[in-house]
Amino acid sequence: MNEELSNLFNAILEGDMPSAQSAAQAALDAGLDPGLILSDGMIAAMKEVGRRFEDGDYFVPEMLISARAMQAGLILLKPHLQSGNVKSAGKVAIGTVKGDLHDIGKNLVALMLEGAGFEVIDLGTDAAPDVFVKAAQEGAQLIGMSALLTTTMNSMDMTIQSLKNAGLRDNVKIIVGGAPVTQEFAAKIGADGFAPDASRAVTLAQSLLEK
Ligand code: B1M
Repeated sequence: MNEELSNLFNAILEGDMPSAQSAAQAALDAGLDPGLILSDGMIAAMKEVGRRFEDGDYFVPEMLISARAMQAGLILLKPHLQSGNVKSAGKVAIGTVKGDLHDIGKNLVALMLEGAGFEVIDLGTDAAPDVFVKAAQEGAQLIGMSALLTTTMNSMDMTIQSLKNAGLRDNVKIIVGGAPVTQEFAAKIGADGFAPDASRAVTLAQSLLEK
């Protein structure tokens, strides 16, 4: 890994927000591809944070300060990840499902969708099924749900049931994602698609709304 990326990776791992910002800026100034900065400098660091948490070397406070450092770096990257100058591709409501507070992945998907020209309504974290139902009632064409915990994946199922109960299931396309979510799970709960990362979420949203 080159020096700029390695500095960014370490700053996020240490939860050092100012250093994460300056390292992200240095990586941009060095002309590195923003997608590479994101994947190899930032997402890779968060994976390592997760590994350390699993091993008992990191605890919740460390995860939290690393997440804050990543988000601070991401603000600098944001304009470079969005292409701008694109026509509206559709209205998307995206949230992290009930019981789940992880929002970095969801924010990244939202950011990339915005960059691809979608109008994005951010439903935040811990979003209950009725919050998604309300968004569908208000005209969202695509519902995006994110879950990072195996225990909250079931909230995706509950949300789809709520959309069905409200008679709205056929009005919207539904995509799901997040570390524990799989294509098989998406099919099982009746979602229209699964994406393993933010850029593939954009491609999926585009293909679903084109149909
Ligand atoms: Co939490 N946490 N956490 N955590 N945390 C995980 C998820 C965990 C895997 C860590 C571990 O054990 N290795 C583990 C879950 C285990 C499990 O369920 N099997 C875990 C746990 C246990 C917990 C708590 C229960 C800890 C506790 O309190 N004892 C607790 C739960 C709180 C709650 O939600 N109710 C908790 C809390 C937290 C913090 C608040 C401290 C913090 C979150 C801060 C924040 O988000 N603002 C946190 C963090 C940072 C993590 C890890 C380390 C990093 C997550 C992350 O941001 N990754 C995580 C370990 C890991 O994931 N390896 C972990 C980077 C992000 C870019 O990736 O979110 O996967 P990701 O998003 C990707 C794709 O998944 C995809 O695209 C994104 C970009 O490529 N994607 C979508 C995501 N959503 C999508 C939606 C789509 C499409 C694609 O369509 C709509």
